[in-house]
Amino acid sequence: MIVKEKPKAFYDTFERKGAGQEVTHYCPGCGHGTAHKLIAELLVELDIQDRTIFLSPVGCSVFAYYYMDTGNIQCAHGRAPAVGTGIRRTHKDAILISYQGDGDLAAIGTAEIIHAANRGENMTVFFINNAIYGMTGGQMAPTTLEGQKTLTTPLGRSSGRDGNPIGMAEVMDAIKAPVYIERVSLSTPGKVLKARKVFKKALENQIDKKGFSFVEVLSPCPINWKMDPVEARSWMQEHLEPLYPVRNFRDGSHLPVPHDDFIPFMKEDEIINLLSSGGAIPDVKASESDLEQRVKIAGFGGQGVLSAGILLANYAIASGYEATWLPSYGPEMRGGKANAGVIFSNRSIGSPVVAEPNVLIALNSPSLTSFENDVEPGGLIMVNSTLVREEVKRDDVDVLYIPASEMARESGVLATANIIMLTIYLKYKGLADTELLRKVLPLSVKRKDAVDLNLKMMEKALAYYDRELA
Ligand SMILES: Cc1ncc(C[n+]2csc(CCOP(=O)(O)OP(=O)(O)O)c2C)c(N)n1
Ligand code: SF4
Repeated sequence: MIVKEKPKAFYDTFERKGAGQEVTHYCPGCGHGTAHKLIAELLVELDIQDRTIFLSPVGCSVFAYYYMDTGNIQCAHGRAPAVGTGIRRTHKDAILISYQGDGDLAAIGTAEIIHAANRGENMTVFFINNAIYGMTGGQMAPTTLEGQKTLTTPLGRSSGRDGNPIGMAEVMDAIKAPVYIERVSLSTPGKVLKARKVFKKALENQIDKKGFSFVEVLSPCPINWKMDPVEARSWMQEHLEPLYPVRNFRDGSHLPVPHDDFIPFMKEDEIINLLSSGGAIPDVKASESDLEQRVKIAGFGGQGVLSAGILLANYAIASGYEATWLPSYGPEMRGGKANAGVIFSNRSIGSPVVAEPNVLIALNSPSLTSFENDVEPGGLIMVNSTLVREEVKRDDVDVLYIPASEMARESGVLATANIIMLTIYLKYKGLADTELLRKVLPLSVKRKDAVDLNLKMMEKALAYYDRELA
């Protein structure tokens, strides 16, 4: 007995304007609805609905989030594989579905799909190739056929003028890492059933952590092809399928899992080794109370802005916090503007962007001017008073003026002003575990003589704090 029902992975009603909350917004005969249904059925059959994150692209299928009762993220045009890559770094068991049209994947998102494939990201990509930009009214896509009339090629695509149609499954096949590549078509009921099997395998590969699976789906867009749904299916068989043969390109699903996990980042590993070899894994103060430090360290290139950020992030990790480090610098090797945003917290960090710091360490004058107003009320501004002549105008923040460059100059290396500011900041906030700082410092400062010098400056900063600020 064949039971016809809406797959449970679909919402009961679909949010949209006006009536028709139980039907999709797709045009009659559109392939997106068919592809959605196959995927939704498989999410239930494979019991993965609860851990699926659907990456909606830009294009007609953007509204997948109105239909799929899964996790949903709407990605910038073409960026779904990059978003999936980011999610994979923190959600090892999520099932990631990157569902993209030909404009999205083969035009604006070419770089993202190539590199995600090249890394063998454990995700499943459904590439809906309808040979046209559907949502925007039928412009030429990279997959548009030679001679095919579109809004932007009214006399037909000409390879001499517009380039040749791209076979994305063939492009994927030139890359070593993907485990599974197949092209299917939705032109006939038989081919839809075959597509279902392929979809299933592409999802099973991900469940088994086999890596990157790519399914190209030839799909009708009757309205922009200026055909009725029946004509559109005939056209697919007569024109689309001969150019884009429906076949398997690669099936490595029987091969062993290439890599089950991520190799930890070097620094983190080094820190853990260092701390455990000394038998000194620190008490994690982190869990005692909520803490989130959003630190902006800013100055000019050569002041050690970025390395101060790395040191702080490493120190935070070694203290048991979650930490991120996000550098920003100009094109100049030396002398341009530079800043590093470091966030550390005992909670998960959603984004590494430090837009509203609660600590600003301004090593030069332009940094104070640029970021003073961004600091959260009640936050802390630390000013390198040797180089910054201005006073902080805000009266709703704590301010520390430290002659850091002057202190550094006495040691003979101006660039050590960064460690002075950092040490005083940690001390001021009650976050300085000097023993731990001494251990972590060599990981962030590679040259032996620089390590000794920085350690000396750290001691000098601690003495300054006790003398002037305690
Ligand atoms: C950055 C950006 N550039 C361009 C657009 C306009 N735009 C919206 S959908 C689309 C093309 C979608 O075509 P396709 O990926 O083939 O999906 P379909 O609609 O055919 O399913 C474009 C260019 C946009 N929304 N954002
Ligand atoms: S424009 Fe084309 S791709 Fe978009 S919903 Fe209509 S038929 Fe489908």
